[in-house]
Amino acid sequence: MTKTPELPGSSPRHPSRPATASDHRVAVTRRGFLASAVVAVGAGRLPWPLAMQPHPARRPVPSPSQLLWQHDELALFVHFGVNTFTSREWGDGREDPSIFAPAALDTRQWVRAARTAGFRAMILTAKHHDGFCLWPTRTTTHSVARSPWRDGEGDLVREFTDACRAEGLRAGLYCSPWDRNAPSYGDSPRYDDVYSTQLTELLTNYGPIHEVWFDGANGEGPNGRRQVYDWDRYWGLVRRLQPEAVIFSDAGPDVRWIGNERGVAGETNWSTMDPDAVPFPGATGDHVIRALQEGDPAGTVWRPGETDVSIRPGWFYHADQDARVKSVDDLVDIYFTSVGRNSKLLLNVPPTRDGLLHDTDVARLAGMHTRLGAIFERDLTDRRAPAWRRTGERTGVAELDLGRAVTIAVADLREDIEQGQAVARYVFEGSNGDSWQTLSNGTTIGYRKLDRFAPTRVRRVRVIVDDAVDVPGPIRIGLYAPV
Ligand code: FUL
Repeated sequence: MTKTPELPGSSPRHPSRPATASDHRVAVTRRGFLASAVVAVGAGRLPWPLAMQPHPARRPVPSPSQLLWQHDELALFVHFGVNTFTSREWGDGREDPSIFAPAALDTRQWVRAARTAGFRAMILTAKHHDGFCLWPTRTTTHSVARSPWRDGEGDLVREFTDACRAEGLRAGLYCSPWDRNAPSYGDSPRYDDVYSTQLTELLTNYGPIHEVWFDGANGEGPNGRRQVYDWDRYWGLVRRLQPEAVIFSDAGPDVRWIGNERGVAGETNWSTMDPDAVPFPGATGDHVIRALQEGDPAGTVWRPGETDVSIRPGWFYHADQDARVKSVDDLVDIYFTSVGRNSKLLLNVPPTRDGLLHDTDVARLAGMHTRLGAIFERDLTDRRAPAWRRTGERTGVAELDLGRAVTIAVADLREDIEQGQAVARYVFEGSNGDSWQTLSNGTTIGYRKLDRFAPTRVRRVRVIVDDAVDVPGPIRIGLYAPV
C-alpha cells in the first residue's frame, strides 16, 4: 500500500499481471477435483454421493491460512526503527545506526498489551523505507548490528518473534521493498537479489511467520533510478519458505489493502477480487481504490481486505502526538467499520524511544477491549440457529423466534465463508408483535457484518436476503443489548 501523492514520481508499471499463488491454489484445487472425478467416473463410481457433488462453477473460497487470518480479527502493527529516533515518518536512508538506542526495549510488554486487548497477531516493520534492518542481516551494515542497542549484539526480529510465540500470538513481518539506503536500489536485478536475501533471512531464521506484508511504495534509489520490483520472485520465495503465510499487498495475492488508512472498509466489501483490477502493489487510480475498498462480486480469486490504521496520526512514535491518540470511542467505531464490514483490523501502535508502548496507547487498547467485551458480553439468541428458508434461486430468509422479548442494539450477521461469499443485499428486521420493523439493511455480509441501530424491543428477528451472487447459504445471527 502506498500514499502515492507523497512519493516522488509515479509507480512503474509492472510488465504483466503476475500469476498469483491464490490463482494457482484455486486452479490446482479445481484441476485436482476434476482429475480425481474423471478417474473415479472412469472406474465406474463417483467420488462423493450425488447430493454432495461440488457446484461445477464453484466460486472462490478461502484457503486454510486465509481463514485463520480472518478469524484472528485483530492484529497489532508495530512501526519501530530509526524514524522513532529522528521523529520522521519516512527516513532518507542516511540515518546513523548509532541513533537506534532504545533504553528499555521489551517486546513482551508489546505482546502482552496486544494479547490482553484481544489481539491475536502482530506485524513488525523489520525494515522500513529508510533501509535500517532490525535484525543483523548479512546484506548490509545498516542495521542493529551497528547500533549501541544490546552492544550491537541485538536482534529485534528474534525478540519480537520469540515474544509473540511465548504469548501465543501469530507473528508477521513487514520488510519494505523500497529501500532508500541500499546502494543497489534502482539497479533492478541487483537489488532484487539483495531484497530476496533479506526475505530469505527473515523467513528461514525466525520460525513460522503468519503474514508477510509488502508495501507498494516505490521511490527513487540513491542513484536516482527507480526499481522495477520482481514481485513474482518475492512472492514465490514466501510460498517456498513459509507456505502457510498469507501474503499482503495492494495486489494480494492472499490479502489486499482496503484502500485507505482511516480504518474504514467499504460498506460493500467482497472478499473476492478481479486480480486484474490491481495489477501490482502501488498501482494508482480511482478504479484501483474502489476495487480495493469493495472487492468484486464476480472476482475469480479470494482476496479479503485488511484495514490498517494507526492509533496516532503517524505510523511512527512522535512525542508531540501524545495528546492525539485515538479515543476508545474512535477505536470501537473503527472495529465496527473494519471487522464489522467483513475485514480484518491491523491497528498500529508504535513504541516510544524507550522501546515500550506508551501508557496512553496501552490504556486505549485496554479500554477498547473492555468496551467491546461489554457490547458482545452476551448473545441474546443464546446461540440458537435461525431457521433458514430459500425463497428463490438467489434469495432466502433466516428467521429466529427468541421466545421472549429482549432489547437489542447490535446485530452480528455471518455467512459461512468456507463456502464462499454470496449475499449482495439484505434487510434486517425485528418484530415484537405482528408487524415487522426494519432495523438495518445493507449489501454484503461475508465473514461478519455488524449493524448498530437504536435500541429496539423484539421477540423475533429475520434477515431477508434480497439478492445474492450465488445460492445463499444459511445466515447466522447474533444479537446484543445496548450498552
Ligand atoms: C505506507 C508507508 O509508506 C507508511 O510509512 C506506513 O508504513 C504504512 C503502513 O504504509 O505505505
